[in-house]
Amino acid sequence: MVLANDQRAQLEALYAEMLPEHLTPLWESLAELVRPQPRSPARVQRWSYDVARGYLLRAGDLISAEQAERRVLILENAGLAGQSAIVPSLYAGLQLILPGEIAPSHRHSQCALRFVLEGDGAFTALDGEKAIMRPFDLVLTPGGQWHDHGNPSDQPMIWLDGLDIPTVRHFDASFAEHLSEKAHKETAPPGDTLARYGHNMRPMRGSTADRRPVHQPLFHYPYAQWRPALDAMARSAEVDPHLGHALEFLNPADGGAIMPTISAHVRLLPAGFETRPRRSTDGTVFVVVEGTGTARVEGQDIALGPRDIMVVPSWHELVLLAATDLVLFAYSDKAAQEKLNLYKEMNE
Ligand code: GTQ
Repeated sequence: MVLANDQRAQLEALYAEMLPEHLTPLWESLAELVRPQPRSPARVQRWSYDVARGYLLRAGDLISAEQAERRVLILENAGLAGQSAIVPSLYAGLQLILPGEIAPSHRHSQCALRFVLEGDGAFTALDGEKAIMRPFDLVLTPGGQWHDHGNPSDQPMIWLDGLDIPTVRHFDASFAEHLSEKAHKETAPPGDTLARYGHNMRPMRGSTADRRPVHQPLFHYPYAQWRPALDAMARSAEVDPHLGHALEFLNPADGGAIMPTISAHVRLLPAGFETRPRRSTDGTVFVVVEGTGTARVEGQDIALGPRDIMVVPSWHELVLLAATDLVLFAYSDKAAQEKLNLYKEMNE
């Protein structure tokens, strides 16, 4: 905007006068507010699992899961300091639950996913039904459903929490409550819902068919199911130039994303494979499940090793190079953006 000197001075005087009335001129900020393309305040970042794990275990010596309610280290994006966000819409944390511990039952508006990184045999109970968690299982706790975590095994368990905390905060729509008991009473045997809804089937009739919410029945996506599915795909299908072999997790109730605000997928990049450059509006959190490689984000190389966590913000160009067979889990706010007609991607 080109302004004459006296015009500028008079405008500045006007701004100063109306400021106490909480009125500000759009023309000074319009270009910043309505941008021609995304320019995320979030940064590209990688967390080494071993480094984060060291701090998490130290926290485990100092505070119990019950005291903390949830013993979690937040992965906070350096560009979003103080916001408990990994991208503007989503949260990520590493949760530790030690043998014998219980993280007490609560429920909240926020949706959560858990992706198991270490340990075997701890559980998340959803409305009183346990999902027994094994390495690289995906477990959901959709908004509004009671959930507690427990670890009857003899090893620590660590998982990545992905929640829509910043999205719910954005809409000023957060409700939460605690259950009076520590753990919800058991309502079904472990694995019950997975058996009913996890095989492209659903119960035909009866009260048990209605125990889970109709719009959100399934909450456990075991590694033992998704990993062989990726392998079979890699054997039979041509590799997608931008994604590698990729499979998205679905909600069987509607064939859509796993939760209203969060989408998740896994992919396999064969050894030596390099993806074509791609950008998308859904800033994405990646977890390395197996293998090693490099993520080239806007030309900057990031080394990837097992259990490392990386975030690629909105509209950053991503190229993935697989040194060995590389298996990744990822989640993003694509589900929310699609509902709002905002999602875009560009594949070169
Ligand atoms: O396990 O319910 O990382 O409520 C943040 C908030 C985990 C949980 C988090 C939560 C939880």
